[in-house]
Amino acid sequence: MEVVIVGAPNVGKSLFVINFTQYLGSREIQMEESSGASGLPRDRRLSFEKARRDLVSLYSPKTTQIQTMTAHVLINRQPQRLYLLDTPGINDGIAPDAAARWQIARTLERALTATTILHMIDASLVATRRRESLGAFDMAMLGWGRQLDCYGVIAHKMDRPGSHEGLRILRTQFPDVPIIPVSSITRRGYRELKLFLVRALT
Ligand SMILES: Nc1nc2c(ncn2[C@@H]2O[C@H](COP(=O)(O)OP(=O)(O)OP(=O)(O)O)[C@@H](O)[C@H]2O)c(=O)[nH]1
Ligand SMILES: [Mg+2]
Repeated sequence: MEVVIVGAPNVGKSLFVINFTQYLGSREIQMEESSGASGLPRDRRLSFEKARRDLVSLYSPKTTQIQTMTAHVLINRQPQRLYLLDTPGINDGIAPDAAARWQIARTLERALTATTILHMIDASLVATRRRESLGAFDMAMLGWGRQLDCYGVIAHKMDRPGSHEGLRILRTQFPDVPIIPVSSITRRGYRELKLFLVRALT
């Protein structure tokens, strides 16, 4: 199953994919970058520590191309491959840089054909904004995703101040969307997310 993780820059997509892969029991990060210097997909294996050091940043944009990480889940006692796609953050508006526009187009294309989409929102920022400024991308994604069978919102950074209010606002405004509160620092919500994905797979 392919799970595409989309969201604005800096919401924590990369840290989530690394830590969730570890939570699911993998021993290392097994990753395919969409294009290496040769233009061909490139496979890499990284320890979790190195992956966090190399792929996560306080500053955006960090991820500039789709990175597919392989994890496994048990479905009816059978191990199933889970491909978690960590994607470049999507800003509102048209990116000035042609390479960034190309990567965003690829991300949206993969989201269109994915079995499951996880849309990540920084819950700690929601309460600081008014609804109409949740972000044009987030609003468009929520509008489109709620029509799909396998779409969920990750209300991320639940360890941060303001996140509980942000979660409340999201749940009030989008009562028909599954919203899972998660922190990739404390790993709160990983169990619920795993159950959500297992249900999507069966
Ligand atoms: N407090 C808190 N910080 C987090 C959490 N998840 C990620 N971060 C931090 O948020 C920052 C951005 O994390 P990334 O994983 O690089 O975010 P990203 O969405 O992949 O960013 P781009 O690749 O630039 O789009 C880093 O400083 C992370 O340590 C979380 O659950 N809680
Ligand atoms: Mg990233």
